[in-house]
Amino acid sequence: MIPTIAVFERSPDRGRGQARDMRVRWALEEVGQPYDVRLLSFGQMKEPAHLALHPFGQIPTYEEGDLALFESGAIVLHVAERHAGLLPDDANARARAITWMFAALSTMEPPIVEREMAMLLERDEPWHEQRLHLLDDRVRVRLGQLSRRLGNGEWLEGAFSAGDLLMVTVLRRLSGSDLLGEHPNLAAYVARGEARPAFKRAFEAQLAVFTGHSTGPS
Ligand SMILES: N[C@@H](CCC(=O)N[C@@H](CS)C(=O)NCC(=O)O)C(=O)O
Repeated sequence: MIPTIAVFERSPDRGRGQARDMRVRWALEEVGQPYDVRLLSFGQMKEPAHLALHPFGQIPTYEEGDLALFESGAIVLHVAERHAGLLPDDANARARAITWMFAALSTMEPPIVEREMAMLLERDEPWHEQRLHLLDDRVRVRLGQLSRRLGNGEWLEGAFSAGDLLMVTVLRRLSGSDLLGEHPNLAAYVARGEARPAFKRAFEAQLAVFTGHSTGPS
């Protein structure tokens, strides 16, 4: 059964692959699962039909037969559990990879998104610069810790996993800042993720929606 994911009709990031459908597309590409997309305007995201799928009126959603999911992390986990390639077979290694999925979304992403929101929404406030230093430092703490853990490793726990997939998409949100560059091993880690053929296919597909060169299905 071909799943359908709901994505922005016109992503505010102009196709830079920062919207959270990117991580779902990437996961589906990694496991070789074709998918369809439903394009939504901001208005449609807040209408009852979409709210029935996503209580918060956001993207992405994932529909597969009578299963409807929201939350990009839950969707990636669902894909990873039903297909080979994104989670190790060994039970302990699998649990560690899932731990990294949570770490990406609940430890790394919040300070990064808070900084991003401050850059977007608070630029004109008199206290913006002061607050930005604070937010930068919070992100720096997490990047330093992650960098130390990754060390010279290629991926976070042995082979590439859904944990790396989510972590790379979270770290990519810093691409407009110098913060990632302070840790060459993290910058190289992100570049390794972006070099994966599945990442490239996913990136091109979401970019094509923005540039208008897509008919939808991958
Ligand atoms: N925790 C959610 C966050 C979803 C989210 O913030 N989606 C954004 C796009 S990346 C969105 O739909 N923004 C529009 C809105 O909130 O109205 C997830 O990971 O799926």
